[in-house]
Amino acid sequence: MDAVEQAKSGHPGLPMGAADVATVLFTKFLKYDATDPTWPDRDRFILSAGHGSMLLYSLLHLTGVKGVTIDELKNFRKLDSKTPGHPENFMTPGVETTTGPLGQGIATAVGFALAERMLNAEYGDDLVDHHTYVLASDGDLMEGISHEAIALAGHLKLNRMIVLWDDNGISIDGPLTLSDSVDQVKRFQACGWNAVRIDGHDPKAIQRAIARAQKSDKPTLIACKTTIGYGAPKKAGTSKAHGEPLGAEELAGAKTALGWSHTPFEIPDNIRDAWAKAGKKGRRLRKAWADRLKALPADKRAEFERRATGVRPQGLADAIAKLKDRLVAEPQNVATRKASEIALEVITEAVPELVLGSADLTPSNNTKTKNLNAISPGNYAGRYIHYGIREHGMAAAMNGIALHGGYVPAGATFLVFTDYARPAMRIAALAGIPAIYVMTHDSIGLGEDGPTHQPVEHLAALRSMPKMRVFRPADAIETAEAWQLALERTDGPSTLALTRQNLPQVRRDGGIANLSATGAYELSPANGKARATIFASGSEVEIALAAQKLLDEQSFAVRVVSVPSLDLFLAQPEKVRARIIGDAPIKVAVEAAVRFGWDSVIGPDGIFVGMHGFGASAPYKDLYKHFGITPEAVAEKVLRTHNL
Ligand SMILES: Cc1ncc(C[n+]2csc(CCOP(=O)(O)OP(=O)(O)O)c2C)c(N)n1
Repeated sequence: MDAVEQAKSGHPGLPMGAADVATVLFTKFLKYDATDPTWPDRDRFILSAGHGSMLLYSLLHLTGVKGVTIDELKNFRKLDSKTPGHPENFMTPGVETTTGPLGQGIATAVGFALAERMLNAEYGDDLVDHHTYVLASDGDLMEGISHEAIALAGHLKLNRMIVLWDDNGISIDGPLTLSDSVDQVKRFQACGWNAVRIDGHDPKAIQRAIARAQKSDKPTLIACKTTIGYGAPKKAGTSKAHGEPLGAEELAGAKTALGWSHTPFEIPDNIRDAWAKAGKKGRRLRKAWADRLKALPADKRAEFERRATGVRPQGLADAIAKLKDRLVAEPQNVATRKASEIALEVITEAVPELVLGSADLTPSNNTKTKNLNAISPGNYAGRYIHYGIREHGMAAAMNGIALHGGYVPAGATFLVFTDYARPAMRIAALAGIPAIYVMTHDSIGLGEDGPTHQPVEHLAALRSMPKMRVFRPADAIETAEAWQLALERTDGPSTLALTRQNLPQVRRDGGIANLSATGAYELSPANGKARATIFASGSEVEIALAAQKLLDEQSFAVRVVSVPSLDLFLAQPEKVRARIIGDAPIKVAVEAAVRFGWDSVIGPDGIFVGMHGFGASAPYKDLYKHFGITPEAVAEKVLRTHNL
């Protein structure tokens, strides 16, 4: 109450209403040691209703998490404080994931709970044996993503997942009855969950319900009936308690009602001591765990520690170099989705923590290599996840899998459906989560399925997302390089945009050097002094090379620059960019997508050959002709510009 009041902004209602639930959870159940908030076998607590961040910050402070000081509480919502408006895992020790967009937390928690079971299947109860608790609000459960999440968790029988629903019947516009009449208990039950209702202000009832949930063979929803802004004389139970400071009078009234006679931010010793004790309650367990880890054979222990800390294995670069050498010896004229599968045959062996999956497009995305087994309900020994037709749920679960530690998740669908996954992809970018999206059918090149399935703006949209890295490889070798760069990245997500249609292998060099690492490179030099440079990505590199040939036949020298990652290229130092862009007077970009973004390379007067609107349904070769994305069109435009 004091922190929100001091910040003159924030949400007091949820922290006040859910304090009883959180207190029982943190003091009686949560397995954690406040001195080591990254202990791999800790229970995870996810505050899905991120607007109630002050509840989480208070708990972290009271239990003694280093850095979350009383001054940080006083600096709530101030620049560079450890107490931002909504929880950010990269700002505050003890915050497991970034939440705020409603529904993300509960859906991310599914990934946490799944990763726990998968790692348990690999390392056993001695090393991996914990729960994932979620505090969710009405808004979390109303969001569509919650359905994808609970259906997946229920199906997979993730019984270590326990959701405490702050069932206060109030949202911003007023009572929930304005817009909702779902029976959440029945909904969760229908999805394969245990679901019970309790009084969320009765500590005994909360304790009993959590104890029972821990014994369940299903995930559990505990609907905790609470009063938003509990204690506030006028605002409690109303939307007025949701998202603004209580105000001096209401604050004083609430303190009186709650029997709290202390000055702002004052915490009496007996209460501080009791919380500090709760914060230490997992220490003995953590030490026993550390002893068990120490007792493991050195190699097994080192591997667990490597994976838990997100360090990539040694062998990846070598494995990719060898694969590239093989591709040089036996060139593969295949779709890049197929090239990705070829790369994955090697990578899945070199990177045991890579977990693949698809939102029901496995045979189209080519993500399931022969050596991978799928996990199933109750059997979590596997590295492939059938996410179902749940792109958003998949992307959020991937965030949880990555944040849990021990795994690198790669999930797949069609590129056009990144729209369905985007809010969770944005969290990955913001929170620096190294998830990998395998997005196939990346342009009109998918053909007959037509414009509903043909992405045109998606590359630009993803490239515009800070910290998202987008790769659109041109052939099998660039695909291997893209996979290497995506996997070596530990501070953010990567998207691989891959074709449905076959492409010729344009690269003939193998070895350890990764030419895609600068985002762009000269693939084919000019025959003489270059009068034009053609930049192209993915499937259009082939077209650029054919245009170069046509122009060469007319003694017009051009060079071709392959751009497997436009955003990575634009992030290079000025000098590197200038060298790759070169000084040929005519600049052309070829990409079967919208122009947005390419002006940074070709300038506003550059020639763009690509899409200017939505696609159409037809065989793909007809579409390329129809939309004028052909070598002849490129050559003709270059010559016309030259002759101006
Ligand atoms: C995806 C998304 N949409 C909208 C919001 C804005 N918003 C914040 S809290 C909230 C709803 C508040 O109701 P509830 O979830 O019941 O929380 P409570 O009022 O109980 O704190 C909304 C719409 C958001 N944070 N995320």
